[in-house]
Amino acid sequence: MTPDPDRFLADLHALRRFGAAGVGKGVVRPAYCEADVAARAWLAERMAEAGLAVRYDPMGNLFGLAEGPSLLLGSHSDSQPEGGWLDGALGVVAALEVARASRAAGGPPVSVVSFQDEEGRFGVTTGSAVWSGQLSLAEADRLTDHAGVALAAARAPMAGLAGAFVDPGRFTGFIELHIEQGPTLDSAGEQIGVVSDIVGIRDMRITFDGQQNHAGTTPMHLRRDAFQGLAAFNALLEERFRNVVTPRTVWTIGHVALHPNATSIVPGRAVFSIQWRDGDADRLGRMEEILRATAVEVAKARGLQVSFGAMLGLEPVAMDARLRAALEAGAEQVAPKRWRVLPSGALHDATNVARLLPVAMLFVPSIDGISHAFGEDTAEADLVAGVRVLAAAVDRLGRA
Ligand code: HGY
Ligand code: MN
Ligand code: MN
Ligand code: MN
Repeated sequence: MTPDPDRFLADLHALRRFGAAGVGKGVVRPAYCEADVAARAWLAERMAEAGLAVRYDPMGNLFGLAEGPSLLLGSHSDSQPEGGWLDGALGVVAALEVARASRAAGGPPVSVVSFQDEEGRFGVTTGSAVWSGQLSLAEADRLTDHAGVALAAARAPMAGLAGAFVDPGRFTGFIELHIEQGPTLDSAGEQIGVVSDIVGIRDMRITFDGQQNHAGTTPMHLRRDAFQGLAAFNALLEERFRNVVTPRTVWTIGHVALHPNATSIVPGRAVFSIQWRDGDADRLGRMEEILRATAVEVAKARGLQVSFGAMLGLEPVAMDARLRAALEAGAEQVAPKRWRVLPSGALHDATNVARLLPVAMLFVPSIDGISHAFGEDTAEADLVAGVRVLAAAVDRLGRA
């Protein structure tokens, strides 16, 4: 089967129009926003044109279903609040192209998916978490975004489109093409990464409550400043994590809300996200113990109250050997000696789908390793190499 590079690239650019923003090829298309819903409608039309049966489930996951048992290919079409044009979109459009190419060549049946809220407006890979049964729809509905909007309210405008959840039993496996979102392939001048495993993640919100007060009259030693609590917590944590982490371990305080966030007011409240990732579940657990104890200790020393939100998490997962071997063979065919096996530090829907089906993933390089930023990009030749490897693997699996 032969994917059409021009049609594939044209579709990728067409999808970027929904939520196009910022400099370069930036995209703002968080789950359930107007641009996300419009992008899904556009994808649904392309799926129908490709002879696939279109189905939205109650979460807003969008499937293009081939008849009978099939491989499932895809990724997500929602974006970060400031994202690039390829994170997720590449895997969905490549899936569509391979489905079309396979059908034209009489190859194996291919279904396509765009999962909803992979980027975690409401949680962590929420759409595929619900589809794979990690999270019930009722639990998901109660999740809120940073603005306090509940998922139930956000998905309501899509309710009219929703059919039943798709039975995973109709799929024989799942393959996701994605950008690497890191520097490894780009700096080595390689074209393809075949993923060995995906890290695990823990993610929670922590709140420090102190005393809101006048910034001019409150002596320093009498303050119960929630921001200073957060700052002290961060510094201590950096020190304590040093004994536990490996070069692959990462942790991030990425969202902070101070109340009332005003120049002349001692902050009375700090609410912040903390997220940590590693390939080893035990290490994730040790880090949790350390950060909880550190937050309690800092709060006590500074007269603050600390509270911990619900912890969201995904376990580390290894890729399926048979699917991975098909990708490795495809990589050697399309990009001889210009590929490698590597782990994924980014999360993907594949982690959730692995609960149900054999899964595998492949990466193409991210220029300068930039992603989750408007500047995210990949050379056209590498995008095309990615779709070719995906097609070659599907071909091989169809013959096996
Ligand atoms: O945050 C992540 O790893 C992903 O891009 N959702
Ligand atoms: Mn992604
Ligand atoms: Mn992402
Ligand atoms: Mn005053």
